[in-house]
Amino acid sequence: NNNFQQQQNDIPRVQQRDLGGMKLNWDWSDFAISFNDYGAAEMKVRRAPHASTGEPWPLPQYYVKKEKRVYHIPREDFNFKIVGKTCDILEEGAERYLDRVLNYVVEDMYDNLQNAEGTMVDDPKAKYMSPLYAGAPVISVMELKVRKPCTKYPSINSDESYDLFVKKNRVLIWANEVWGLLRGLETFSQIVWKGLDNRLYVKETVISDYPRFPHRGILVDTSRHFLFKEIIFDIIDGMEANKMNVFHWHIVDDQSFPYQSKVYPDLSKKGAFHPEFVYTLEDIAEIIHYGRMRGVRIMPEFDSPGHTYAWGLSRPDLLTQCYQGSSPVKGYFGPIDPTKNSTYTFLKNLFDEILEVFQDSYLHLGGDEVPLQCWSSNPEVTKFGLELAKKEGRQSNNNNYNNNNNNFNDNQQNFYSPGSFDVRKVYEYYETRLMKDLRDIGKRRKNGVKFIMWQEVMNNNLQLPNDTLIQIWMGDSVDINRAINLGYNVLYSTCWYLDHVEYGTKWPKYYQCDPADNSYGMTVDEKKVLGGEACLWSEYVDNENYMTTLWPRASATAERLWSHKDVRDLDSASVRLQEHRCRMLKRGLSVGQISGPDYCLHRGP
Ligand code: CP6
Repeated sequence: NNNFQQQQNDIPRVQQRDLGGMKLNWDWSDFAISFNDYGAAEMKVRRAPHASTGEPWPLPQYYVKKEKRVYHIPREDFNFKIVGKTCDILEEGAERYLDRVLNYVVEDMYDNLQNAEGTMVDDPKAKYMSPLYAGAPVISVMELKVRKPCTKYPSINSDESYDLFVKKNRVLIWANEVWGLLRGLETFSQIVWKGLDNRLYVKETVISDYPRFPHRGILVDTSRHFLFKEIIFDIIDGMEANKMNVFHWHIVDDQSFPYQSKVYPDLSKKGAFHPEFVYTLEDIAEIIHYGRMRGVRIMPEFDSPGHTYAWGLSRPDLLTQCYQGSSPVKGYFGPIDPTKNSTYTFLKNLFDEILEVFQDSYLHLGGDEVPLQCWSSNPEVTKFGLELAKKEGRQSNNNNYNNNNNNFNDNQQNFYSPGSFDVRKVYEYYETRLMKDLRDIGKRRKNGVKFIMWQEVMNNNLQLPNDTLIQIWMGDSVDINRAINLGYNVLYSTCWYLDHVEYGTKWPKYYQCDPADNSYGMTVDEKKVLGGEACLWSEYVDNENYMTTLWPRASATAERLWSHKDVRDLDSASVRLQEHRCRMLKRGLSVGQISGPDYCLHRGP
């Protein structure tokens, strides 16, 4: 042993491993990563495979690791032991993560044991002539304890906190709810690594963790391109790996209607791209189950009154005929027709089914980009708007609703038609009536129904119930604060529109954006920000590139929304993110580039 030790000490560390004749003859200084003036990562010479081993992403709130104290996890013996409350989510979770810990952890490509306490010995059974850390205490059981009985579905109120101990006499994850325990299992699977000797190791660690924001979402658009169920499962797997918890399913839009309704089957029969490009109610149930098992809410968006062109393919009566002057323009249909009772009957029947099919207590009603000028052009809508104005006793061209903050709609659209009514009151009428109907339908559910809408409803000064959640997608803290001052809670997305095409990789830009950053001398009341979403609209992505476009950029959003506000340093993030990418690849998920030439050892186990 002494002889071996002596030999080891004589050889410079970077050359000491025998990889079947191949030497890893690089040095860490070759791989320094710096950031240029634009915040883009630049490599110095080459990139390291990854400079960290067993670092979690997103970074936990409280995290202490003893670099020198290393434990060995024997594959044959290791298991999780569930103590106390259990359920399908916990049991399947333990099984899933046992597989990941044993077969899918990242490889050590440097030499993480070089600083460990103990004695290095030569191990003839090892694949390489690499040192085995002989003194490593063995961990064979990890205790999993959930204090409260499992709830069936995750929600905005889920408690995702957990405590994790890897210490000699305490190897455990404890959580109040099963949702926190799943997050703890994910962290554990990230801090374990495979040593050069092919064995599993973990450093002494104490973690006490919880999310900064309760709503950490991905917007997935299945209308512009149809996504196969397998891709949706991959997306959810990626979310689980990044502790994200809301799958915002923008399921239908102008371009196609892939939701196969039981009450209105013609919507997808005429509106889907192809008869097979539909999500049946069984598919949806499967996706909801898949998400639930991973602590991911499946929250649907049925966008209206705009973005509904595909509905008109089977139900032309639903849409507004747009006019040019006094003549209807053939084939030019606008938003849903707000004037007809049959519109609301249709919506009630459709949403009656939707509120049965989807379990989440939030429903996204869209409300974005409504072409109000089409409504203004249509004589029926004009008449309706005038009657509405008269009923309200208000001549509504008095600029009550004109506000200068609104730089989006006011410039582009003509609200004040000659008959002098404010078309935004029609918009408000539509949304208010829809929400009232849906709230009635929602009464039969245990938790009722709450609504999320895009920012335009605020920009157009619609008066909506205070518990409406406003999703900001253009603008910054000015708009966030405007929503908060109006009494709403908000979700933030502006800086996380991932469909924007770009050169190189710009994850630092996504990473450094923060919904509670103060600007213009204002502070943002962080408690009113429930979280945010990375939005991947699918005009330019489909099954082939969805995952690589989404990740690793959504990982930046994930850490921003989970970790402490002060976790912002790009240098430390870049090494962890690079390792995280390798980890996701190892699990068989596709992840795009982080910054230039680099490599991971494996794709798959
Ligand atoms: N589809 C829908 C979209 C967008 C929105 N709603 C969108 C608008 C601008 C950009 C990206 C996406 N494609 N239904 C806006 C919320 Cl840059």
